[in-house]
Amino acid sequence: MSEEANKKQYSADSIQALEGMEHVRMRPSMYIGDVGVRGLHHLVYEVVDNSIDEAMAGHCDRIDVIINEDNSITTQDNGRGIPVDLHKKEGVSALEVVMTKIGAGGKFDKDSYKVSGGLHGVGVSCVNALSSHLKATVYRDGKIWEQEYERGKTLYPVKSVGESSETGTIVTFVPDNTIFTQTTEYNYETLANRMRELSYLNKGVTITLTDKRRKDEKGEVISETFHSEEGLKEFIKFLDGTREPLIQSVISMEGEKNGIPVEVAMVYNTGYTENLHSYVNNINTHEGGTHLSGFRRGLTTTLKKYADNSGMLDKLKFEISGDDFREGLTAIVSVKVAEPQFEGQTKTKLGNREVTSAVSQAVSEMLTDYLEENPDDAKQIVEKVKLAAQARHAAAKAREMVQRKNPMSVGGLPGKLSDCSEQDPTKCEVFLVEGDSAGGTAKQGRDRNFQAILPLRGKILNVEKAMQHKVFENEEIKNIYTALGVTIGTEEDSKALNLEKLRYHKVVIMCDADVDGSHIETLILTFFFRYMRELIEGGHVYIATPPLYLVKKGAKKRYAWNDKERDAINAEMGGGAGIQRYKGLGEMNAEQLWDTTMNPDFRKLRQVQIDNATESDRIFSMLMGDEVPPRREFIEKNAVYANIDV
Ligand code: 0RA
Repeated sequence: MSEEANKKQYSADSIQALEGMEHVRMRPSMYIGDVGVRGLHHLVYEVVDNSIDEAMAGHCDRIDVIINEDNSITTQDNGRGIPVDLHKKEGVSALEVVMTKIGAGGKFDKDSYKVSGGLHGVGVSCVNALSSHLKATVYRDGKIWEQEYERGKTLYPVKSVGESSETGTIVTFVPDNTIFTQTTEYNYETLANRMRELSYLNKGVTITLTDKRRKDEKGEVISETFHSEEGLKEFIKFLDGTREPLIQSVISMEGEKNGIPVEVAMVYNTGYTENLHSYVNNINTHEGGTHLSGFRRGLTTTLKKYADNSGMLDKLKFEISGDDFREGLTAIVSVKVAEPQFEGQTKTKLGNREVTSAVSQAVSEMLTDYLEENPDDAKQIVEKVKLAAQARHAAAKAREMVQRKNPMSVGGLPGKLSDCSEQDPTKCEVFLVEGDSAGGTAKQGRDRNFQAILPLRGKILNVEKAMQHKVFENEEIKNIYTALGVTIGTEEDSKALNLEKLRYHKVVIMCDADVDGSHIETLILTFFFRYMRELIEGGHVYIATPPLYLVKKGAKKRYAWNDKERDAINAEMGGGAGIQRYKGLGEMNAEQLWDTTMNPDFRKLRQVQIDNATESDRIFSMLMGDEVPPRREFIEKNAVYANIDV
């Protein structure tokens, strides 16, 4: 290239770089998913992921995350520090390139397992682009270096501000409130859940989280330290802690297969649900993929072989299916893949073919050894599988009933459903209402054009404690399936949901605003979480929020959703207003229910989101499982939906 051409190329590149940062600001959702609560937290994960990369490469064992008083975030690590030397092509410090060029982060270090898809891995430059202010401080080469930015634009060239023999990186950023218009307030629990998860997935690394906005009773800032020596083995104990173990030990392995680092840990409990959690490069792969298929295959073949050889299944009249080996199983699979391909609706499904056999082999070896060395446990597991197979046989019939009841066929819809007239599912809503009487009010109050009502009788089944066939035999649950028009069951996964014929794109849970109501709400959510997860993930599940108070003075009438609002309205009315506390939906008439809770122009619907699937699983098993003490403690802490971000 001539010098002229070279120059041209250089300026073209830098224009592109600028455009890259501008593009992030113009289309932030393309990079961080959304600009709501999730995206806001994503910024932190992005920076921390870089520190974790340093840890995985063996250069970092400490990461500190601080939520500052003003909701800015500071992260600090003791890694190598972002390089500061001249970047030849760009003609500026490498730090500036990393911070201002989209996609520059991974180019330095091809050997580490950088995430190049899925949810994270967009680079610190994205965080920079979406921050009104960011300051990077780097300890490297005996010096302390600094550079600051505003909305991704460099304020001054990288400068040395002191000397130090330490190495590491400190980043402080203020999320841009013109981008994150919904909120810029960080949720401590959300960050804590992710830091805890990261510490289990990367054993040996110490991660602290400090919240400078709040103080505890002793007047000290809130801070937690996450550190795991045993990794997944400890993670499994944490996850399954509220379930009753079938065998005492955790079966686990860690190693490399075909050049792919694989970690697996599993336990069996006496329950009936299957809880598989999978990660690729520390990212939770909700939709599973080749690593999970590998796990299933390894588990099924190894256990089947053992069971066949043991003769324990000789009297069984029917084939054992893959599902039967996974009843009461909680497992975590974590792999590191150099160039992961993510597929699926939410880009959380691993596609790399080579991973299946790596995980399958790893699991086979681990289990074969374990079963041979622990014959008593092996016997317990095979017994459990046998029971599961028998129960499944019974469940198959019940499930067929759910499947066959096609809502489109004559008489298919449940009698209790008051359907709407609109045919386009994207415009339709269905309200699941607690009790027949509130159901009646809702039926009168609704807009029958697009709102359907399905009253549910009292407390619905606690699916957390029920065997699968009991769930599919339950009247209320059958009604929910047929009313929604969803069907279940594929070869690979008996619970996989088919949403193609979903009849309503908004499914609204409407319960009383009291303890009973919130219990019923939790029961319904548990059912959705365990049996219709795709419905939640598709953003179809909502919770209605009826008001708590009616504030009345003369002809003036207003509603309040909390005590603060009630007092403010009373004050606005000049004080002395009459206050009625609604104890349940039943106390409202049809018009009031429409005005406050059902009318799309005024109601406040909360969308149910799963922001950390692994933690949600733990919470549901704790809330709805057998062991009462942790549940009580949890409810007393009054944080029922700590991680179900609604
Ligand atoms: C580019 C290259 C290298 C490390 C980093 C970036 C890096 C980024 C962040 C963000 C937060 N903490 C970080 N630590 C490191 C490789 C460094 C080398 O080769 O020496």
